[in-house]
Amino acid sequence: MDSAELYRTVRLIRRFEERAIELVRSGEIVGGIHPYIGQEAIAAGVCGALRRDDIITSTHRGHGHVLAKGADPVRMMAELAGRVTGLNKGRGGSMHAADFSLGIFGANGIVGAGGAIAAGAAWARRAQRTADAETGDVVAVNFFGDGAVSQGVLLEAFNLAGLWKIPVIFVCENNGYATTMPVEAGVAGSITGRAEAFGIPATTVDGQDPECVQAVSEAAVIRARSGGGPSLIECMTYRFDAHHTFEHKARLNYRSEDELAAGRSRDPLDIQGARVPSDARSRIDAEIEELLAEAVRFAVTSPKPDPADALDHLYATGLRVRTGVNN
Ligand SMILES: Cc1ncc(C[n+]2csc(CCOP(=O)(O)OP(=O)(O)O)c2C)c(N)n1
Repeated sequence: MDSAELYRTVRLIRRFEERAIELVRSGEIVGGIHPYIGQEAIAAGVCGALRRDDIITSTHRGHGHVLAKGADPVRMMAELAGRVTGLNKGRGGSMHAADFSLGIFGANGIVGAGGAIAAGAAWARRAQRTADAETGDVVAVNFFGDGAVSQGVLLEAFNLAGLWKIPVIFVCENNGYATTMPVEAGVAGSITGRAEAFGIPATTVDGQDPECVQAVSEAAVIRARSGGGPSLIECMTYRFDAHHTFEHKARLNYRSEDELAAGRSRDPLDIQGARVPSDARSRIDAEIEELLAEAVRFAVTSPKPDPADALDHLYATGLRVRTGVNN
């Protein structure tokens, strides 16, 4: 992606989330969201290095990844609002939005779970190579936070990815906290050291700069596509907003005002914006405002699911529980 496209992605994610927070406050999005504000350079830079058919798995803080991989912001907003017109008919919501047609194998509410899914998906695509040369060099990216790095499932994924040279890229977004727990209090050793223990090369990068993230990601993608195996990228970043919007009401006071100001001083929007001429920037900003106005309008005017359909799409066979059985 060029500088303007990267700026567009960062700006789209930022404004999407600001509009989504408004919908949480007005009650249109029920239950709240985990804002990605401040971390947009990572989704933009990593996805900027990917092809449409490459795969991503995401986290509970997943809007940025899903949008950067190309999901329709209008249907995504409807998904957050739980409407039938949403990406997943309103059944996934903020933490389980997915679009398989774009290789988006889902945001995920289970911390660390995306690693095994990404490794398995990349392994499966490679196994299909003989059958379909077109998709044989697909790579998968797994985004996760510093809170996931001691989850057993992620370490198991590292092991098999290293052993079988699976074309998967592990992207750790180290924003310094797992909810309110500082990384120093929860992580023994280092994050890069975990990958290195499994023979996976690891790099630490400035996660506030979309172009830095994209450059490192491109190298990891080339390596994975050409059979070189997995890599880990640790992106140093800062979450500007709350862990979850509930924190807007319940002030938890785990970060000082000084720390917040220092963290927010390196804003990916400013860093990337400074690389784009101001007239182009204004044009992009205006386009995004228009798109998001449509997204909000579409979300709030779309119908909510009918409770009578609650069991639809649960079983591949279309199996429905019959009235009178097991109740
Ligand atoms: C397996 C599992 N354990 C605990 C939780 C509860 N939980 C939700 S988010 C979170 C913190 C995750 O921190 P991190 O991975 O650093 O991501 P961040 O929230 O900073 O983006 C926890 C513990 C969960 N969702 N899944």
